[in-house]
Amino acid sequence: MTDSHVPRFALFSLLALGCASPALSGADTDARSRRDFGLTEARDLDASPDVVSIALRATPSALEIVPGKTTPLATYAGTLPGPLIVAKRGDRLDVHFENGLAEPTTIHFHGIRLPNAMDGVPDMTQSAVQPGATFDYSFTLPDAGLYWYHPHYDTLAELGSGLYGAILVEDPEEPSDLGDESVLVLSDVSVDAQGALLPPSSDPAAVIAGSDGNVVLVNGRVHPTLDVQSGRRQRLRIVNAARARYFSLGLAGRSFLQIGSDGGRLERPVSVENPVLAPAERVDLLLDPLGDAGTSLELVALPIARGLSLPLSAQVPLVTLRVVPAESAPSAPLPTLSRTITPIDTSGAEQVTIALTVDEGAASVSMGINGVPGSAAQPIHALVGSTQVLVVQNMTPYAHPFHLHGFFFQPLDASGAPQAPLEQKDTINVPPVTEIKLGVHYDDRPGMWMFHCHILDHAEAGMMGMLHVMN
Ligand SMILES: [Cu+2]
Repeated sequence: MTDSHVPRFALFSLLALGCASPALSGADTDARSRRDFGLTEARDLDASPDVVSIALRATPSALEIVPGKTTPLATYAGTLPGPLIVAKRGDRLDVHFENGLAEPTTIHFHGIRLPNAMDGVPDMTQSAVQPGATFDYSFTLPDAGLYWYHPHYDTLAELGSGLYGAILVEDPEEPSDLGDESVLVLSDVSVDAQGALLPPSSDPAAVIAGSDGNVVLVNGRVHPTLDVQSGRRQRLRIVNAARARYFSLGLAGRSFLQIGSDGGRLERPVSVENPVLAPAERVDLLLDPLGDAGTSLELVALPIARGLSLPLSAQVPLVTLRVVPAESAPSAPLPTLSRTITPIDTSGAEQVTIALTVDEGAASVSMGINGVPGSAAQPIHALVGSTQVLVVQNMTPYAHPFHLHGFFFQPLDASGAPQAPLEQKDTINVPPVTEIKLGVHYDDRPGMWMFHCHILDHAEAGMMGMLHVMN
């Protein structure tokens, strides 16, 4: 496709040049003031302002997770998480991908409304990228927001070995001083005391509980410290890249102002004390200035239960927010934030029931959609240009994060109207034995799209299905 004619040596020489440019520092004071906070920003190899072109290689990596020990991982570009891809709404993103692993893989760009052929689902939208092979992904970025990328091949194991990264699509028309901005990629990893990676368990109870890693990571690090300037508002843009872990955020009883979720900003901000991120969800949070220099606050993951019969998770410290003396002017008062989101019109829309089901045995567990595991699923059908109401019924006593590829949906209330404030979601938690309704409009991107539980153990156990959008 586009740019595939660029010789590889040209990419490498550009990469080398890119290394000479200054990195973002912790004290940068430009209008956006985004700190790297442990993330490496992907180098844009294309000089044109509306194209972001990156070279990305999946590679075996050995990193220190347990102090003094080495953990064999697989990563994008050798970093955990993979490079932060930064672009702006409307840009074209080219990802020249090379598989340096010993096993096939693909890249799925979670949440981005891209053409079906770029969705990264093996044997459905593309052939898996074999060891040593390459694949060029190329698509435009129609929506601002925080997205992420990960394999869609042997996903539980490959993502669990370290293959995930964030994509920040900036909104050029956004007010400039919303806050000093940090992207937080929350994840976890399962390792033993020697640092060896522990494989996922197929024991039924473990599959149901999901693979919660025993080491929680923020931007690949354990309990890092983020310096925040006194008098400055903070903006935390957070993605949950864990396989199964839910994060219920707490900050010493303070409230966050949530201004965005999966598909960019909300219609209007809402105050929330404990935002919850199910796997693959994103939030965009503002924090008022935290206090005087010399003080600090702990951002923690609060105990949360994922099912009626599952125990509470333990509280985990995530980030120490350490207040340091101001180097920049105090934040100006927050402007009134609003975004025009057209409420989805579901009058006359076809209702499609998607029941999330489980078949528990003593020795094995099978999950499915409407009682059918993903391996035997028949697709749901929809027409380009049509609107459906997906009635997602959780028939199990465990929560499931429901993810639809390729399209945003709007959660509906009991009357069928979109919930206020309006938002664009691609992943939503479905509590135990609960039914939710989602309105989704199929714009002009035909093809076979997946939907599945984003607890990856559950997806692997069969909780996935297909949606065929046809002309
Ligand atoms: Cu699930």
